[in-house]
Amino acid sequence: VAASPARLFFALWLPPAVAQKLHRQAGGIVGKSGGRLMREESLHLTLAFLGDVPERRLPELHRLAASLSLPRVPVRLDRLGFWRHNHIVWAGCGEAAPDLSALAAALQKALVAAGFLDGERAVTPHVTLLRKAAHPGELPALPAQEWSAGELVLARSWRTDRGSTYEPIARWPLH
Ligand code: 2AM
Repeated sequence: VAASPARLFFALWLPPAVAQKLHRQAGGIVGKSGGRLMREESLHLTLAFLGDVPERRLPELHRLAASLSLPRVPVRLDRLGFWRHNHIVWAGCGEAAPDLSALAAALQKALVAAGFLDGERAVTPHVTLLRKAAHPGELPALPAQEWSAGELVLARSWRTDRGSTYEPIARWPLH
């Protein structure tokens, strides 16, 4: 429906080889934790969550993203974790990731200035692997996954009977 809002977020998508490794790791955990395994091709790291955006503002959002000149960013995922408050199993960074935080902050600042976000929110960089998981017990070590993220992705979240699915709808290069 043309007038309906879209649930949107900006993220870094995982390179296919990294997504495959993490998806396999998650597959080894789900037997203990239960929960819902995220699809391999949907694995991402969120930088800014917009929530519902009216369709009529999409062209403006695309222009804004295209006008930003944001730097490529090194990403290193080297640990698995579980959060009790939202029942997710995730892959994240053992060390602070200043470049990643700076990228999220720069993006959020521009989104706030344009009225797409109410305020900036600190990002705890992570990739959700399992939702609605129970405590998995001790998690295996994650061999470090490193890459240089070269693309900013705008994605849409669709609610379905089997949870949300995520669809990249636009991409812009990081420089
Ligand atoms: P999560 O994986 O930690 O749940 C699509 O829903 C993406 O946006 C997911 O990566 C999700 O993070 C994130 N997200 C959903 N709601 C959010 C919120 N209120 N604040 C920040 N990120 C959110």
